Amino acid sequence: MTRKHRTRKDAPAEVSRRKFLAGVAVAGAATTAGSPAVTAATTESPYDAAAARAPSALPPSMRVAAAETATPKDLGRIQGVAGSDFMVDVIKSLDIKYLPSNPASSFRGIHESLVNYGGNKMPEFLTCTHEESAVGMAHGYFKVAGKPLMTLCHGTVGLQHASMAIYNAWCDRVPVIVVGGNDLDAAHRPPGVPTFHSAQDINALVRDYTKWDDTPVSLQHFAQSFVRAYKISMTPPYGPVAISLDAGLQQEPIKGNGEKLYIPRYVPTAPPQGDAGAVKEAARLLANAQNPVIVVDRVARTENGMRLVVQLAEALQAAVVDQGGRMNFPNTHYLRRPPTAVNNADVIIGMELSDYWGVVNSYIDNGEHGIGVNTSKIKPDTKLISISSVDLNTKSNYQDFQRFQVIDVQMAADAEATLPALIEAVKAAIPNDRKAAIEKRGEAAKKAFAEGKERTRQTAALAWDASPISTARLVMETFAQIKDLDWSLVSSSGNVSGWPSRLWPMEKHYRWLGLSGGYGVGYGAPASVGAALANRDLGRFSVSIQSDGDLMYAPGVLWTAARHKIPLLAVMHNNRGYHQEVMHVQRVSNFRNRVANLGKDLGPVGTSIENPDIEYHKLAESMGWWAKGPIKDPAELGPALKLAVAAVQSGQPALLNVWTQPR
Ligand SMILES: Cc1ncc(C[n+]2csc(CCOP(=O)(O)OP(=O)(O)O)c2C)c(N)n1
Ligand SMILES: [Mg+2]
Repeated sequence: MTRKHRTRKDAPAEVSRRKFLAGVAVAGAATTAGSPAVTAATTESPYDAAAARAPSALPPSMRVAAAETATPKDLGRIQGVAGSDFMVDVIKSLDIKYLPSNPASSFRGIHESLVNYGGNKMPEFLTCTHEESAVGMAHGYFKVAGKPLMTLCHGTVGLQHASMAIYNAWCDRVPVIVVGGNDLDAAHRPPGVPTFHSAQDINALVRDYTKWDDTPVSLQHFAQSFVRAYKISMTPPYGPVAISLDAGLQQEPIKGNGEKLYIPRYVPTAPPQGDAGAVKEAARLLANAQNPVIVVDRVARTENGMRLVVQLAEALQAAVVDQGGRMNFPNTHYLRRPPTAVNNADVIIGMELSDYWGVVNSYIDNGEHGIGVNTSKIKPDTKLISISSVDLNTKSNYQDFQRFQVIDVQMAADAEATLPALIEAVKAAIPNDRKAAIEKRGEAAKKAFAEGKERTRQTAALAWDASPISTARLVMETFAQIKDLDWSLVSSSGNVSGWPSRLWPMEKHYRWLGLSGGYGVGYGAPASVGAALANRDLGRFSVSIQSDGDLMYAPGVLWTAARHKIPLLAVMHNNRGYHQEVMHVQRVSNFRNRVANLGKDLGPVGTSIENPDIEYHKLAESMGWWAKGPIKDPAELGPALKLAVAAVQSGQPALLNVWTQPR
């Protein structure tokens, strides 16, 4: 339609333009008060009502436009090669595949080098919306790939955001290389924001829960520090490391200080093995025990670790309690037992346990006088053996070493590395006259295992048709859709009563990756995205059980998954609350003979996530996910899961918002 043929009514283009110009004038008046020209323009406008409203975006002034688009005058050109280009060469020597990170000026020098000089490959920058998500992704990635990622963060505020995820990695014995940008030189750092974002010692913030940190002051120093950081983080017990990276060092050109820069070669350090005498003594105790029990938490660092635990268990026909910090032992094996197996043990070997005391003692938090009550679970003369690499890695401040437990034979050593020698020693130590008894122990275990399995199945069937959906049904409907795929359960946040490890057959080391380590909630979402990234590259199917509380700490990681095409099936355990905390407040109320104040919600005040209900499917959809929900009827779950699995197989992340029972 041409302008000529328009009626008065349908001529919005011109009117809009005039309104717009009038609006600009008003907005201009606010910033250039008293200007007669502007005032005149305002009063002359025939659209006074509209003119009172300023448009939301104003065209830039000449000065602003020039500042935003012109080539900066005063930077000059770098003479020679940028220091951060050399840093990129160092990083590339270590085959770090990805760099999940949130951008910041304190590392702009190395950021520019990574994407321009380094071609954004090895590592590839993955845009993160929160530093905690970046570290959480690196955490999950390592547990699949067995290789660490690095992250760059704004040395002060970014590291503050990253810190809980670093603590989780510390407690979970997972390496992450955290590089924090920092403007160290007070005389040269720009005033204003960069100075707020600089500190004398940024690493101090995370020193209590990193294995090592450094602040390199020259490029050669950086090369040494980076390779050393990598080596330390990758020596069991693994752990996060931090490097403070000076902004000036990144931006300055390489100076010929009379020494040619070089990149030190990385050679992996062999993990520490248990002392030969202690191994022999442990083997003697185990071989002669009536009822030996093996308790494992983070033993299987690799696929081989699982095989070794099976070999030890079978040599002894000993019960195995897998605490699930890693996939240590197949849950389909007849020697797998629940934690109560320790009760009748005469010898217990605990390997890479984070809480030995908790294995052999129980604690009730609301005893008679409102204080905790401790009771021993084991017989007084039970002998205890420990292999733990964490004994080599103690720090004082954070209490992740747990309560003190007296142990009879202790090895400050890596369990996986010690197992081959221990298995040989056990086989050699079994007296001939004990072989028949050991075999009989195996037969009894097979019977107990079959009975236990049946009991679990019956328990899972309870409330099968309930709405909201029971956690057992949630978990089994999911399994029905993925069982023929090469699946990997990358995380299970919240509490679904342990159904996956009780009901899904898990026989490969990537079927289950363990929990967060430090129980800092907000791990599940980013770690599952990081693990799914590693599984994507290996052609596996990733599934997570995603709780509502966990997702809301930093849901922006959903966008990172969609942006970088990371396929992941997130099945929500949406119980509309922080149910763990529901139970804490309820328990204290009960103890004090009071009715818990629920307000108008399902749980005590402060523990519900409802009214309004969060539409997680819409949240995920808005960030590029395939999503569906809320699913409340159990009959709808299977068909919805089928569609979600197909979406994931097409390369997309998919989320199902499922309303569930509390646990
Ligand atoms: C960072 C952090 N804040 C608070 C807590 C305390 N906390 C432990 S479990 C929990 C509830 C988590 O809710 P959700 O993920 O929905 O799991 P649910 O208990 O409902 O199954 C909270 C808040 C924590 N562990 N970490
Ligand atoms: Mg919840």
